[in-house]
Amino acid sequence: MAIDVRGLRKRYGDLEAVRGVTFSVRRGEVFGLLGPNGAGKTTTVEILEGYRERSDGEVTVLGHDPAARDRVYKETPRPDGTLLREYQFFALDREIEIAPGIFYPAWTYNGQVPGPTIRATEGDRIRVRFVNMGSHPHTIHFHGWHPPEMDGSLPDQQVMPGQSFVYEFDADPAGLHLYHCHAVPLKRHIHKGLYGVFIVDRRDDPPGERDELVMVMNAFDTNFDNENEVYAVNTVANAYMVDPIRVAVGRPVRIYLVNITEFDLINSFHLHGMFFEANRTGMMRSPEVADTIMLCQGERAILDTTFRYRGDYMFHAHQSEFAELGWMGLFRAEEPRRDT
Ligand SMILES: [Cu+2]
Repeated sequence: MAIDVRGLRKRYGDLEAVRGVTFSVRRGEVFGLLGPNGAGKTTTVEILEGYRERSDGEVTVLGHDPAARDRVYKETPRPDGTLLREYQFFALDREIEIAPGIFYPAWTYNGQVPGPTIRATEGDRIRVRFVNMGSHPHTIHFHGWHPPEMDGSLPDQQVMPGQSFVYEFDADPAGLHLYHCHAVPLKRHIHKGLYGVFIVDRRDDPPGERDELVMVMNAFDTNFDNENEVYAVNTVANAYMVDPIRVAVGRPVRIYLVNITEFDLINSFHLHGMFFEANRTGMMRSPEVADTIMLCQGERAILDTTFRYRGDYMFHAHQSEFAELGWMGLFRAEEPRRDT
C-alpha cells in the first residue's frame, strides 16, 4: 500500500476541516480527491506531504508516518565525536500569508519561508537530500566551504522538477551562513522565498544560557514590478508589533540576523534604547558595538546584547520606507521568571 489513511481529522480552532477520512491508495494507482472548496482536500494532501500536522488519525506514506521528525531530520554520531546531520528538503510551490489577508505565491523549501534552519557544530557532516516537487528548476546553494560540485549554482547543477540531488559537505567554518536557490533568473528564485539560515556553532561555544532567535530580513514583490511592496523579518509584516518577542531583563539575547532582501541594495537593523555587539558573518575576533547595522544581500551578523530595563523596545529597518511597509517589531523585556 502506498498511502494508508485511517480516521484522519484536522481541526483549526473550532473548525473541523477534515472529519474522519479513511482511504488507501495502492502503488501505481491513480487516485483523486473530489469536493467543493473547503471540503478539506488541500489540508488532507498537506498532511500526507508532512507539511501540516493532523489532529487525529493514522497516516502512512510509503511505510512512514509523514509527521515523524526523522523523516526530515536525523543525526548519527560518528567515531570522531562529530555528528552526521541528514536533512530532507522539498521544493514546494505554496501560497503564504505575508500580512493579514495578503497572500503571496511563494516557492518554498519544505513549505515555509524562510526555509528550515540548518544548525550544526563545526566539523559535523551535513547531508541534504533535495527533492524538487515545485514547478521550476531549483537548487540549494550554501554559503560556507564546500567543493564546487556541491555549489548548486551552475546551469547543469539545476535540479529539474521531479528530480533530486544530495548535497554533502562539512560544517565549516563556524559562523552564521545562509543557503538559497541559485537557479536563473536568480532574483526571481530568491525573492519567491527559496532561502534559509545555516548556523555553524563553534565547538568551544555551544548554545548556552541565552535566548536565541533567527531574524531573516526579507521582502515581497506582490505585483511583480521588481520592487518590494511588503517588508518584514521572518516574512510576516509587523508580526512582532502585534506579538512582541518576550525576553528577560539581564539574560543574554543572541540574534542571528541575515539579509536576503531582493531588489533593494541594502537593509538594516536598528534597536532602540540600547546597543549590541555585532559580529559580522559570526567570524570577527573583536565585534563592533552599535545600535544600527547595515547589511547587503547575503550578508549576515550575529548580534549579542542584554536588556537592562523592563518595557517595550522597538526595532526596525533604518530605511523608513521599509519600516513603514512592515519591517518593524518590538522586544518586550520582563523580569526574569523565578522558578523557586
Ligand atoms: Cu529556484
